[in-house]
Amino acid sequence: MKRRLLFLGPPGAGKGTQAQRLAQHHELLHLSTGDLLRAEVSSGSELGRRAEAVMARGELVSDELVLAIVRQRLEAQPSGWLLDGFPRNLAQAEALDGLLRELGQAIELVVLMELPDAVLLQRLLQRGRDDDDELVIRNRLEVYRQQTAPLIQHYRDRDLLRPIDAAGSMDEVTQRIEALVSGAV
Ligand code: B4P
Repeated sequence: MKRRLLFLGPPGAGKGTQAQRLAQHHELLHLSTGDLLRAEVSSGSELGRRAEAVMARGELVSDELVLAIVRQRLEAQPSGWLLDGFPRNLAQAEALDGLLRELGQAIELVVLMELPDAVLLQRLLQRGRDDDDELVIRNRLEVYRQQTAPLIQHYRDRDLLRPIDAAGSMDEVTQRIEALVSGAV
């Protein structure tokens, strides 16, 4: 069973949904940079105030800020972890590689969740979070294509990438991921 995992995929692919299930089932630390940033925004902290406007536009929050959040949690040396929504660009991926080297840890598997844009848009519009407005979603998809999608090659080169079809029911997607993580496929 792989215990150091990363979930990659466009907004609305279900990274958060599946990460929560898997982390609970296997007692992994679920590290969602989106959730952590939203918690900062709700708390009204200085960090949250800086992140709020950026998130409302669907842009990426600064690497420095996101890295500080991740470093703090990984330094606590959890026995297993699942990174959800981080890294989101090459600079973050390289910073993560450096941080993990420093901590003597390594990513064991990168799950790439694939889904067509039309389905992503439909799922997010249905959810209706503050940043799930159609124009903002289209911008988030563009940001994904330009800044996050290059990570696919980064992890393919390291032979860590495993794509899955993120369409179907939540249970079907969970089964596909469980099979990968347990090494059954
Ligand atoms: P995130 O919180 O990461 O959100 P997301 O990518 O939009 O959604 P996710 O893929 O997790 O989808 P979910 O499971 O919720 O990012 C939000 C913002 O935070 C970013 O735009 C950015 O500004 C900022 N941010 C976060 N990380 C950052 C970083 N590292 N650097 C800089 N900025 C960062 O699923 C979506 C919906 O689909 C849900 O309603 C769910 O119920 C539904 N769904 C899931 N699976 C389904 C299924 N199988 N069938 C039907 N519906 C399903």
